[in-house]
Amino acid sequence: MTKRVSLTQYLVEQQREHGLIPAQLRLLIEVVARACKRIAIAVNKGALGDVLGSAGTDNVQGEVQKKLDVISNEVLIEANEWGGHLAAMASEEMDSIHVVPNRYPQGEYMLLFDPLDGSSNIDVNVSIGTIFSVLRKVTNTRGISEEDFLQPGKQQAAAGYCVYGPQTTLVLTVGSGVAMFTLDRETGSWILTEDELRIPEDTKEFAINMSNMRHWAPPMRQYIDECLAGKTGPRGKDFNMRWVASMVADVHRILTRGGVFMYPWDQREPDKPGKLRLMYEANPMSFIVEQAGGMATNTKERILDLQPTRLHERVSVVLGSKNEVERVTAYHRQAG
Ligand code: AHM
Ligand code: MG
Repeated sequence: MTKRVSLTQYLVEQQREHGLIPAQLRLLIEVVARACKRIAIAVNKGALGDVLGSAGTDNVQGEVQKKLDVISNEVLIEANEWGGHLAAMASEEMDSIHVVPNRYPQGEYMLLFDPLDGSSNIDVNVSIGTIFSVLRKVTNTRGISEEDFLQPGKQQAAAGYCVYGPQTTLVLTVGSGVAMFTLDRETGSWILTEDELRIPEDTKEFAINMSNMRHWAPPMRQYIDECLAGKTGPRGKDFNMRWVASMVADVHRILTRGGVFMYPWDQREPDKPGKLRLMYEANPMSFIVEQAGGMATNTKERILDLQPTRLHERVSVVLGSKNEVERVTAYHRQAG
């Protein structure tokens, strides 16, 4: 029988080899992974668990919350509050940060998450997921505020996501490559199923919501026009398109077989840099993608270098296979 490596064993061995996972961070990752298991169970129950449909509330960005958005948020908060590994949490679904209550010890990490990404896919039984990002509290001051969270993505201590799809898969980086774990439902364990994931530098597959094409900036339209022109066009090859509309699922495909994912600026709301959130979606995914040899920009700059100014800030996203991200970014830079 091939030896199975559990998440715990992987984390312990990573700490021994690279010293990147101190005890508090290990606890944090294991607690998040356990919370994802609980969310997976709720997702699987679907209509039988009365978890589908709208919660009847709006989040801070004015989006209608689904029942599963709210449930997943509660599961993550409850699971992470008491362990002593965190100082505070921030979520796409909460207006402001959630400071660890006084009755528990305060830890040195801060956790950010999109509890249930791909909300529009919940009710139609298509893959959805949880995305998380871990920062260190760098200030020595007592107490914690939103300011502590406003660190560029390159300072993340860890990032990961869990896809609730045909399989339940956890993907993780602590800054020394990317590992993938699959949930063994019989034993309830996360088992390492791939280590040192690499995104191919070249690809013939792009992911973008094409229905918005007429609203994009000219360099974005140019890039897609050239892909669509196929073999006889300037790129000299045919491209394929995929769009799940769950960032977790689209990024997971790119980690598995390459591709480029884009959610660009759009002229309907010129003051909004994009749809996706920097702190809960773009930063953790960019960290993972870079750790797998890919690239991530906001069409002009490296996402991980961006200095956040607000917790719920939005950003344009281009990430995945290096040579395509470089091309999209070059078109935008040339356009000024
Ligand atoms: P959510 O966090 O509210 O689910 O929104 C983010 C999602 C991403 O997962 C996905 O890439 C995008 O929104 C899909 O947007 P669209 O419906 O415009 O295709
Ligand atoms: Mg999301």
